[in-house]
Amino acid sequence: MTLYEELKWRGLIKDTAGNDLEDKLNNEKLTFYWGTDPTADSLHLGHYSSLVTAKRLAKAGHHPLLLIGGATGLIGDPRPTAEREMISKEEVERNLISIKKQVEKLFAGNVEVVNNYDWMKEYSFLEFLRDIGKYINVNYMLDKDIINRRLETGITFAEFSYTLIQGYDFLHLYQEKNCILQVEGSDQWGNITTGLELIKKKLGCDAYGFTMPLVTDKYGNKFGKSEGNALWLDKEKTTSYELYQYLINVDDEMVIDYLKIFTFLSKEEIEKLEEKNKENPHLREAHKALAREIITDIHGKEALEEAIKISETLFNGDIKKLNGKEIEAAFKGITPHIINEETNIVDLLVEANVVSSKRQAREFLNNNSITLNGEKITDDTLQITKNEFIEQKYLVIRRGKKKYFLVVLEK
Ligand code: 383
Repeated sequence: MTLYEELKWRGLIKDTAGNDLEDKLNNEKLTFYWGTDPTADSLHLGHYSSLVTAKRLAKAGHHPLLLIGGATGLIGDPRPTAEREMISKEEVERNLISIKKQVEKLFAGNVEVVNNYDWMKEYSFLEFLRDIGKYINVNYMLDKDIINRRLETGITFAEFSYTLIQGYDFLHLYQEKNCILQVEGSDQWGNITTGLELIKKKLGCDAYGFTMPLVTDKYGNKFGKSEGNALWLDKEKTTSYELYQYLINVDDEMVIDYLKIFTFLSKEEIEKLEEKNKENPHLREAHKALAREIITDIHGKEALEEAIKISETLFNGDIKKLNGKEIEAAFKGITPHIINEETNIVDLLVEANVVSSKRQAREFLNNNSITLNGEKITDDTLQITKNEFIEQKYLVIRRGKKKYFLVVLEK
């Protein structure tokens, strides 16, 4: 399979520009770029598909440039719905530094990071209008999908001009770094074509671009959001365990598509997993492979092992195997019930909202439905002492098979 055939097979090509793109990708070593604006201090799972594609091209021998938009981040790429909030210069600068670190780590240093602020900061408004503005027709800009969709609700001149900056980036990198290809998600098609137009008009040359389809779940919602929140690549913001839970639970009918998009597993390996997914779906081999590949790539092997350990422990109920840090990771985002002194089991169950009344507490205890740190408790007169707590701090209560609650002892 050629590289291009592989990209097609993985479902990574939506729109393309340049007739002989296929030939170029298969037979030459190209410098290509993709960009991201520093709107937050971490990239998220939505960015990760472009990162993996860039890595894939790099593995095939092409040279990746990653542009972090220190300039474009100050303006904001128009969204189809409404104007963006402007971000302060300090915040853009801060975000840029952490994203740069993150990307360099993900590419193990094999990536060249560039910042468009470096070539935009001294460009005067007059010069920019003469050099760039003069080559792009407003009618052409109004035809661009996203700009067009904003005409009803309104768009400021700043956001309207955004595409000229990204277009100029491509021209600049074409001239300075011999970068002839831009690879982005499909929402960036309009910006890629502005660059191609500038390169054509100013230099009389053809350059290349392709976009990847937006990754969605089976209902067409963006992939990589959990209850509306982004899943971040920074493990301080999204733990490996959270990522693991998300990936292990993706739609059964989508998991093979995701393996193609997000992993470096070969066609043979993925086809084998597809078979297994059909024959023994309950074993969740395909899901496990997806979680394993992504988490190892983003956080490393140890983080994956920790995530698996937490998941299995919560599943088996063998809580004593977890240490404090792992318990915190498992319960991240869930407010623990804080207590300051030793208490009686029935009162604790009520206070921590495990049950709604003392009567119910006794009922659950009599039915063998309550465990404390993995141990079944039936005695409704039990006094909970600090020794009951893991590291004298954490008490995990399980009600029934699946409901978990965390109690934290603060002294
Ligand atoms: C800025 C200047 C350039 C080239 C690109 C840019 C950023 C671009 C953008 N990208 C998105 C972002 O920053 O807004 N205008 O969040 C996302 N990308 C990638 C991919 C994606 C896009 O970073 O489709 C998803 O991740 O292209 O939405 O010269």
